[in-house]
Amino acid sequence: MKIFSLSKLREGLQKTRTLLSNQFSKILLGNKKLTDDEINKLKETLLLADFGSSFSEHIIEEAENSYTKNKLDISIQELVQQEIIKSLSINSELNNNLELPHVIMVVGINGVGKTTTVAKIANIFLKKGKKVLIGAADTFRAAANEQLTIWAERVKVEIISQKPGADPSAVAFDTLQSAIARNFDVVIIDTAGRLHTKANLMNELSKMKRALKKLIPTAPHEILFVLDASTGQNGVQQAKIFNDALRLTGIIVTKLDGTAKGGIVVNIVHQLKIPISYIGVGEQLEDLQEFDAQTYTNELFKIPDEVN
Ligand SMILES: Nc1nc2c(ncn2[C@@H]2O[C@H](COP(=O)(O)OP(=O)(O)O)[C@@H](O)[C@H]2O)c(=O)[nH]1
Ligand SMILES: [Mg+2]
Repeated sequence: MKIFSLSKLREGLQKTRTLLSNQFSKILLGNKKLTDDEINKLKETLLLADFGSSFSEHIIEEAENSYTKNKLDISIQELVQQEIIKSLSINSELNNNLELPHVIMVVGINGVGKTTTVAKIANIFLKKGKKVLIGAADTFRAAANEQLTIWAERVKVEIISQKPGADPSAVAFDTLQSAIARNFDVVIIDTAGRLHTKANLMNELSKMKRALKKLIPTAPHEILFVLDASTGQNGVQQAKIFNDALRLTGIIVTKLDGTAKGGIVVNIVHQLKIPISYIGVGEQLEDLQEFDAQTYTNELFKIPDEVN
């Protein structure tokens, strides 16, 4: 059972949906071969909403194929929806082992929403009745500990932290050790988003991964990359760097509520072939949602009861 609120999702995707429905209503009438004008308009729309050039090219190809083959039974919007679902339907490589605790590392650059997301994921697991421990392994900024501690109190989840400047891998190790000793179900580790250089950050995160493996060889079971929806192609590049260094198992797209570029969700999966685990549609606790491809796709387009 996935945890999400349909109304929050609908609200969060409002800007993207408005963009798409305005654009789609201008073109794409009827099931016929597209004119060059319509193809350009379609491409422009998909790029505006940040679906990315690779997915957009793919759509144009599919559209041309369908219409030259006289498969006139669906509209362009339906075709786009179909292809979005197809693109998003990839399986996570994470081995869903039954080993406990289940260990999750949350990574990404500064300001994307890692720390708040850690608390929100903890909340989702708590709602499912799990015993959750979080680790404050962003030891580079003094404020990071405080911020996570405040969230932990709000969510009512236990937290392991050390002094600012402590070795982040040691914090992660301590958190997992404590979780094992006290039979926790889930461990979620917050990490730093910035060091002196990118290479330093990747080394530090790789070291943390190895530290966790000393206690549980299959850990971390998930490495989730947090992406701010408004960062576009730049964010996709960041994800590639993190993936090369760490092998990401999933992506969390935050701040979808603030942008009309909700297509980034499809863009990143299309390019990286890494599944979306959660999406953020606001700053409240319940605004982090477990990702459901079908529901997301439905909500991207104008829903029938919204028409006039
Ligand atoms: N509007 C909106 N804001 C978000 C979302 N997720 C996180 N934020 C905000 O982004 C800011 C940075 O978050 P933080 O967790 O400190 O980022 P970190 O530097 O990656 O740890 C905070 O003000 C969060 O409330 C979201 O889905 N929507
Ligand atoms: Mg943080």
